[in-house]
Amino acid sequence: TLDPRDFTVFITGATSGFGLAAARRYAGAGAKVVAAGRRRDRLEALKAELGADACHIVELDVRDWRATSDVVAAIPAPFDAINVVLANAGLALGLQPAADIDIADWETMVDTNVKGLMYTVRALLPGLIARGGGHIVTMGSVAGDYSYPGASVYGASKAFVKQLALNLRADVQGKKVRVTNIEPGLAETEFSLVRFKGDAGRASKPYEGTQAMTAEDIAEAVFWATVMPAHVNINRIQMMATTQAFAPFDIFRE
Ligand code: NDP
Ligand code: 8X3
Repeated sequence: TLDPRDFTVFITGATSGFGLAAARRYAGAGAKVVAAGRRRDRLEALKAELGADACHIVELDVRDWRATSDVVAAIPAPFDAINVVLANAGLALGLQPAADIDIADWETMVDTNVKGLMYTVRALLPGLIARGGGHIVTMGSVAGDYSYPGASVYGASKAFVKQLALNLRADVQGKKVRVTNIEPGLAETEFSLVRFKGDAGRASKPYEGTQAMTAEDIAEAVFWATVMPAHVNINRIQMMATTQAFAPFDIFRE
């Protein structure tokens, strides 16, 4: 397997949930981490926790292409030798049927999950290739594989992520760049708090009385995919809580 001490990992959405857990996992294994997110106080706290030798922080809204490319271009040595990218920043907003959804919520999901992820990949991929290879891990979702009521644009955005990851593999053929799409199901993070816009009562409901996956579970899958020997590419990892399974098709009857 690869030695994570040789990794410099750029993580979007490192202020919470999967990205935060991944930052800790990689730094704990001796990797350098470039942690990106919008909330500076959380980035500062992460840097204090991991240490300035292990962690460089960048305040970044991935919805802004210019900012994303400028931030990547300005990363100082030794953190600029990025060879692993975790394009993880993303969100769901609302769970209403499509006919009732606030158009601004759909737009924010597309701007973040689709365009922000595109910008992250486009800003970092040339450097990976120039440095002789690396690994891009994208954060998809089971919502990109299966449909459920209210998933509408969120699920569609994650289907985009999955197909982009698969298509990237074709474009980096021969360049020693690996690509993996992680597709988690129910996992307890701030995801639901964001989806329900700070309504903590509603946000805790999906996790009540069950054992959801943790952010650490997902970080472990990300980590594993990236330390696999260089000749192995894990294309996709779909993972669910053991307590989460499939519902039958929904038949409408008069
Ligand atoms: P959290 O809400 O805990 O974390 C989301 C992270 O994304 C935060 O660090 C947030 O940072 C960052 N983020 C959101 N918008 C932006 C933006 N415009 N620019 C930069 N960073 C942004 O949720 P999760 O950790 O659960 O979610 C991480 C990813 O995993 C998302 O893509 C989500 O869709 C996906 N996912 C989550 C699942 C779950 O059940 N939890 C299951 C499957 C996939 P900040 O606000 O500081 O910018
Ligand atoms: C998050 C998982 O099932 O809430 O991507 O859409 S789900």
